[in-house]
Amino acid sequence: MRTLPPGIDPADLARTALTVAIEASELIMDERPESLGVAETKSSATDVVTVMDQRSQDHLLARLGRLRPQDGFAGEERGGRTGESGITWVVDPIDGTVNYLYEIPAYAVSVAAVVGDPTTDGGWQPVAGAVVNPVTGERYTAWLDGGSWRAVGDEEPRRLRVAETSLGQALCGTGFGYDADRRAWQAAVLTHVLPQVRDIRRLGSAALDLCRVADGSLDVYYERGLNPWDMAAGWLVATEAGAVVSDLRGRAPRADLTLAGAPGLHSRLAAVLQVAIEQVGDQKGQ
Ligand code: LIP
Repeated sequence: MRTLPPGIDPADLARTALTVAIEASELIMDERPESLGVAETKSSATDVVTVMDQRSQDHLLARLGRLRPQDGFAGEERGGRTGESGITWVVDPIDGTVNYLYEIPAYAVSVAAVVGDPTTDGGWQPVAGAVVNPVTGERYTAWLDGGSWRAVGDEEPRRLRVAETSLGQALCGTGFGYDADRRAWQAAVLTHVLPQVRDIRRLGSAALDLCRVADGSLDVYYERGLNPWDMAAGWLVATEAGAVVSDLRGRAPRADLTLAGAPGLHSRLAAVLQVAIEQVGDQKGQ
């Protein structure tokens, strides 16, 4: 556990995260152009960015720059800033961009305040965060030792707590990368997992997958290939709801693997993934 910089109240950071995440989520809904297209592609032809991804991040960068001028900022799209407060905002301006492009109601703005260096595996951790789905009105917030909360529309926030179940009864979330070789590897691993769980859901947003583990609409989730911005806020929403969120060796989650679930379920799925990756081999999945 990294220490919070002196004078920092994670509850205040969570309020700030929620405020700006709501603003950005309203922006991507209200100002979505009629003819939204792909502005550019990144790691592959299917790894798309829309003009609204960048506009959402520009808004978050500007607003957090005014609200918390001493903090750092790192996002999925262009633009960032180094800080000197010990807090860095790690944001995904639209997590689930393909869903946003296709108007599938499973995308979110994810905003997290982290300590440490988010560019180093195991070198950082979230201390406050918010994930907002503008289509469903779901707002998830969490802060260090302050619990994990979900509100929809005008309702009061409800505290979240994960529950154990058997692996065979577990609804398991996962996701697939943008690289064809990585996807082939993920499919091969999935053939080992699918027969051992209740069913699989591929929602298309890691931030929402992690929040769904916290609220119980998923029992467990794993994915290889996540970036810090995909997982930063959802990681804390899940852990503050009592989930374990780690890589396959019990360390902080990272691109190699993010695995989230109630403690017993987390360890049971970790064992299944360990065998699957040994049998499938690990090279292609990198
Ligand atoms: C998405 C992740 C999701 C993954 C998708 C994509 P993006 O992030 O949240 O879990 O399976 O392939 O990477 O690109 O929409 O911000």
